[in-house]
Amino acid sequence: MYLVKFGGSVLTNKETIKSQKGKKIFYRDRTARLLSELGPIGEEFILVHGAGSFGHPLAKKYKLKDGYKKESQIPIVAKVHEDVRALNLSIIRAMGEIGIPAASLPPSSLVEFSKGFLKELNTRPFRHHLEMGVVPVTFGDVVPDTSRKFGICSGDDLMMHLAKEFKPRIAIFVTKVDGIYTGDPKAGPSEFIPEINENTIRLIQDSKDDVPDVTGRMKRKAKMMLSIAKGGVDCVVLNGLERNRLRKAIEGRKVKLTIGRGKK
Ligand code: IP8
Repeated sequence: MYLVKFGGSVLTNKETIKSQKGKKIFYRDRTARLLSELGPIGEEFILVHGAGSFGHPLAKKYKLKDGYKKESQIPIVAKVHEDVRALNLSIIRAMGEIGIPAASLPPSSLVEFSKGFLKELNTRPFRHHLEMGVVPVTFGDVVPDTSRKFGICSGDDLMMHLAKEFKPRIAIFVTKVDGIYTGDPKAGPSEFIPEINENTIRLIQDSKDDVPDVTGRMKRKAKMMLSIAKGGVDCVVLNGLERNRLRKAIEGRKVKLTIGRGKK
């Protein structure tokens, strides 16, 4: 089996330009094309997706990641939950349209956080659906936190825990860039890192841009890759805007990407 995450910036207008501010746009055609690269391979998989513009701007504005501070956050918790569910439903529908049976597994009812960290993930519904031949689809969400009332569970947190539990042959992060760079390639000179390990991770510098991301950037992603790789699972970051890169990576063909090699 394999595990794949579609980043929110691939699926939505997360990196909002001024004229789109406040709008939540789901890129239907791009998502359908990415889904079609998963479909025909005939191997079990779990799909995770990010929240993009459906989750990050409000979560950031109301500081949901730090947990409960004031009562005015509560309706926002419900609103973010509603919005990420709406995005999830669009993805489930797009899967149905191309003949991939899929079921939504919302973290708000499967995950428990404590002090801002994932403590428990109920994986039984994932196993059940896989056994039935239905693809489990989960996503970045607002979740209960035993000490802070609520917290933000990112798709990356879910990838890490699902990789540990299911030991897929590969974990794939689909993003808008070719892989991990030493810095933001849009902001200045930076180098592509084909393989993440203890040495190359030190070269990464996160840039401060105005993307409303509450769950971290490339350095965090690289740390997660290393942690997944330490658990014995190959882990890659690749560019979902390039047609067929995802399909070829799943098929084990050579494409441009960054890999963290699973420790065997
Ligand atoms: O987009 C974030 O998940 P991510 C979830 O996978 C929310 O980082 C609600 C902002």
